[in-house]
Amino acid sequence: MTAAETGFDLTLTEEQELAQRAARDFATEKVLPRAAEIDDQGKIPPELLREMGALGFMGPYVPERYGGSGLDALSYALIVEEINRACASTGVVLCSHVSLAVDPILHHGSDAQKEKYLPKLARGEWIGCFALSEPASGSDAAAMRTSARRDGDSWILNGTKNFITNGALSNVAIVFAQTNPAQKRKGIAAFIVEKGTPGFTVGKLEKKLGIRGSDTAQLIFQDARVPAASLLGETNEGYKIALSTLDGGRISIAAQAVGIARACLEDSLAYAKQREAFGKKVADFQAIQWMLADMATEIDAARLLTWRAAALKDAGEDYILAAAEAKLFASDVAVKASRDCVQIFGGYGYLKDFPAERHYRDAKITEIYEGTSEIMKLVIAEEILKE
Ligand code: COS
Repeated sequence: MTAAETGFDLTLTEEQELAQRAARDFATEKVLPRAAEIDDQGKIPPELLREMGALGFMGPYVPERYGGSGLDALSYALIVEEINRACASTGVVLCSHVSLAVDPILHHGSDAQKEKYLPKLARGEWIGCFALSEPASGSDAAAMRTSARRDGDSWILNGTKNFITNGALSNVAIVFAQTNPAQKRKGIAAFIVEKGTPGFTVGKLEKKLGIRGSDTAQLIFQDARVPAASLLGETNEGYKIALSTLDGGRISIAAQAVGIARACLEDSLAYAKQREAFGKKVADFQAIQWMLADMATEIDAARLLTWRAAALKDAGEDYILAAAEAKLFASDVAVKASRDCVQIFGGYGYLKDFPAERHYRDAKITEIYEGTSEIMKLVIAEEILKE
């Protein structure tokens, strides 16, 4: 049966294939050879991010008139998979920048905000971050304590944001704050806050299990005064902006998980085909073959869920359920694949000289950030129960 007969077509367009190929070539030639060093030194060479900007990866679905590549969400997922296959630290800088900073400005920004920020962000000249979580609120985002008080033609921000990916690297942050605690969720507003705003400083940098090349910072606001024009959307829309932004972010984390899982499979295949035990290649043992077969099957399934969520986003349809399912499943696949990858490498899997232990450390975060697996199940259950 042809794709036309079934109405089910998984063929990528020429444009999507081109984006995938460009990202794969860049990731293989420029990122992969430096992935161990990035992890070890806890730093991504700035020229890598500049090159990603020049290649159009930092604003993949931003319209060309705002300096973006004018691609679709599926192309972005393809790019994310390729970069993360090489290096999850570099991958998360990309995901947070595009999904959590560029995206809310693109979808909720005024014309003036789009003109001001999108070209710099889309070209990678500026990096962005998303400041929602706080020391005492993560999954329960509405419990935030950061406050915003109107003062003449400004807003005054006070509070601390935690776990902010790209927090130190960013030139601009999307900051969520409570403007009216009595209104709870409906009192939350979003602001575009530039680095250099007096009263806005970067606090502690976290030491992490994985994705060590990306920075995870605390952001501190002490009477930070931002102009009224920094408000993103309406004063009562911040919570919905945060949740809808995270829906898109979850597609990118699903794609990141697919990329990490693919790294596990490809590295395991290469190792199993050359390592010998008991007089034959490790790949000849059924115990190893079953692990590889599970990995390959689950990666394909995770990728299909991810592509479906991205395709729904591109079609302008509701993708809350699809994004949560993709993230839940793909992150689980990545964690399992990384565990089996270490197992296939055996003792060498435990050493820093080989990539398996890095994949193992990097994979875990995909089950936590941008909504834990438990929150994904909550979202999925709510979506299927309401039908
Ligand atoms: N997009 C837009 N609006 C949404 C939405 C979404 N995905 N999900 C819910 N909303 C709206 C609802 O429609 C509702 O609006 P009204 O009050 O006008 O009816 C409002 O938001 C509250 O909805 P709901 O009561 O369902 O949400 P909760 O506050 O109970 O929160 C969870 C639900 C827990 C799922 C949500 O807070 C969440 O996703 N938390 C995880 C946050 C997270 O990912 N943190 C990590 C930070 S980034 S690393």
